[in-house]
Parts: sequence; C-alpha cells; structure tokens
Amino acid sequence: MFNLILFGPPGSGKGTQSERLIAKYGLKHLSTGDLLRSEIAGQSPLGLAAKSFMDKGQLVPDEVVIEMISSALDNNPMANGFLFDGFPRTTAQAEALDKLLNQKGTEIAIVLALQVSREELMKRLVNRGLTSGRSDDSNEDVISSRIAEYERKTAAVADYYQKYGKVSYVKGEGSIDEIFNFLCKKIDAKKVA
Ligand code: B4P
Repeated sequence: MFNLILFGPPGSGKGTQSERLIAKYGLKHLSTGDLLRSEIAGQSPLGLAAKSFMDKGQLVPDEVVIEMISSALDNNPMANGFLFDGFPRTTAQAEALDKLLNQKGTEIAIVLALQVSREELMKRLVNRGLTSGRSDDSNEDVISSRIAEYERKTAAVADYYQKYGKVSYVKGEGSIDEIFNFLCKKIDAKKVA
C-alpha cells in the first residue's frame, strides 16, 4: 500500500492536484472537505454541525473528522493506497491517522507540502468564490480566518511528520501541469527508494 498526504494551506491546490494524482497512481481519494460538503448537501446532523464551523472559516472538531476518516478506511478494504487531501489538519488528527493506519498494518509513505504565498492564496480563493457557490470562499474575512486557522493549528502537522523525515516541500505556484510534474517526481523517487 502506498499512502500519501497532500498538505498545504487553503487554496494551495490540494483538491486540484489530488484529482490528477489519483488518476495516475490509482489511489483512493479521501478529502475531508469533500466528505463534509457531501454531509452538508445531505443535511445530515453531522453536516449541519460542521457547516457552522466551516462558514466561519474554523476547523471542524477533531473527533468528527477522525470518525469520518476511520469509516472511509473501513469502507475501502481493497484500496491500493490512499491520498489524504485536507487531512490531517491538526497534530491530534495526525496521531489518530497514524494509529488507524498502524491497525491496518500500513503507514504514510510521504507528505507532499505545497508552498504558496498568502497573496496568491487570497487571490485564488476570492476568485473561486465568484463561481464555486462555496460559502467559505465568498467573503474575504472568512478566507483570512481560514488562513489564520492554518497557521495556528495546521502548519504544525508538517513539523510532526518532519520528525519522521516524511515531508517533501513543493512550490505550489506556477502552472498546474508544472506543479503536478514536481509532485510526481517526488512520489516516483519515494516509490523506488
Ligand atoms: P478543503 O475542502 O480542504 O479546501 P481548501 O483547503 O480550501 O482548498 P484546496 O487546497 O483543496 O484548494 P484547491 O485545489 O481547490 O477545506 C474546506 C473547509 O472544510 C476547511 O476550512 C474546514 O472548515 C473544513 N475541513 C476540511 N478538512 C478538515 C479537517 N481535517 N479538520 C477540520 N476541518 C476540516 O484550489 C483553490 C483554487 O485555486 C481553485 O479555484 C483552483 O482552480 C485554483 N488553483 C489551483 N492550483 C492553481 C495554480 N497552480 N495556479 C492558479 N490557480 C490554481
């Protein structure tokens, strides 16, 4: 099994690059953002609770997303490997993920960390807000809160995996093809190592 985390601030291109990476490497895509948005669309109690956090640009409580990921892992016993997109976003989520994978006799092979300037993140998310219909993209204050939440709680996740030498940094600015090629090079190097 080959499991990877695509890591980076909001708007860094995790969703965009994930689509291409799963197609190339045959991985199962697990995006906590997508899972939460589908709970919201289905108006489930979980979705309604999550929406109040997401609309303010805050992270959804750890226990909610950990439970969602745990079920998704159990529901995909035949996967070749997983691409985690937008998860883990706190050190507690990273520790929980390590435990869950360990119980399945596997682990994270690589954390690909996309690096994008704050100005570019703001620009991309404001832009996406014009067409996405996503309530968390439609207001600059909410976008700023998401970036602040990333700096406060999520950036530390890279330090957590750095202790195990698993983090590879990739410049997330440039064309989508160019960034995809950089990501593939890092994955291919890890696969042969
Ligand atoms: P997510 O759905 O994970 O979304 P994101 O971080 O905002 O965006 P992403 O990085 O995937 O950007 P994308 O590729 O789409 O999170 C949403 C919310 O859900 C969070 O704020 C939080 O409340 C909650 N949540 C999710 N996971 C959670 C967790 N684990 N714990 C707690 N809460 C959680 O790209 C953005 C835009 O840039 C797009 O318009 C794209 O077209 C454009 N773009 C991409 N690459 C580009 C490039 N190279 N050049 C120019 N534009 C580019």
